[in-house]
Amino acid sequence: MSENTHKAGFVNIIGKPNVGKSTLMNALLGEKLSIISSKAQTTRHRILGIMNEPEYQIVFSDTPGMLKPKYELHKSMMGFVNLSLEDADVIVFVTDLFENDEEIEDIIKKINAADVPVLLIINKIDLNKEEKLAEVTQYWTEKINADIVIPISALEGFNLQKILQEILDRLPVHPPFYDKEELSDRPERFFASEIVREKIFIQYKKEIPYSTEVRIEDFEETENLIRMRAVIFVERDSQKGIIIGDKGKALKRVGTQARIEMEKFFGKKVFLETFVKVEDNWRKNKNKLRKFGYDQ
Ligand code: GDP
Ligand code: K
Ligand code: MG
Repeated sequence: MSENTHKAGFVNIIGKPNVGKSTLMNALLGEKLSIISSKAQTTRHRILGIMNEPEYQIVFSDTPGMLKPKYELHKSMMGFVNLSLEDADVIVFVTDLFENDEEIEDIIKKINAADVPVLLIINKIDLNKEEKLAEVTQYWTEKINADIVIPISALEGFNLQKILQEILDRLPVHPPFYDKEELSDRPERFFASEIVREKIFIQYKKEIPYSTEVRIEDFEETENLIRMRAVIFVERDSQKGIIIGDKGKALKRVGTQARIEMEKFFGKKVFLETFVKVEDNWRKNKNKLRKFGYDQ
């Protein structure tokens, strides 16, 4: 590697909820950093995923879906999205065959006003053959000033190399921003809490996932084992009962599935204890949100 040809920069992945932003970032990195579920608003934070090669360093950030804020937590989530428009070298705007621009007209204006190249990604083309793609492409190219449109399937890995190449073509020559060993800027316990949250998003219905926050306590790592305690916060007593379930079965299943996934992620044995606590209306309270790390 030569000092004066190394490329590095920030690539921010944005778009509406559920279009596949997190799936795309994980697929590009070949590493599951961002949690995924079929429910909107699974991703609440901005999550960095760093791709390191001798010739370049791409710092991806996955963001919460763009939406109209309905409560304080949403405001914080949209803060992450707005921030990600300001510091990008390349914007990867993701949509799919089914979305439209409803509710995000303002953000689209900001994207078009930002002096940053935009790759317009149309995801989930595995779900439909050709017909719809032309129509969807025309719809979005009228809305967004994009450099290029790339149809992909994040799930099947189709056209991901194309995205990578288009990013590299637009990345500035710059020394690395992060240590070239780093995969993310988040500590291990953050990923542990996200894995627990993913299992909750997958397992429970209606308001339960949205009312839940997870904190990892007493994270202790030795050569062969990681021990930790996951505290699951809900907003009301009735939700606590639902999380725990009949004879504790529901909570036990969350614990088991989270443990299995953590063992894959960390590459060692994990000993995980789970607890449930009530934190009244945490989603609407600024101080409580700050305590949970939503301080944008
Ligand atoms: P995000 O909210 O934009 O981060 O979306 P996720 O990555 O969490 O994905 C939302 C849902 O779409 C999940 O059920 C994914 O499995 C699914 N999904 C993501 N990419 C694709 C794709 O290329 N094809 C299909 N069929 N489903 C996808
Ligand atoms: K999702
Ligand atoms: Mg996501």
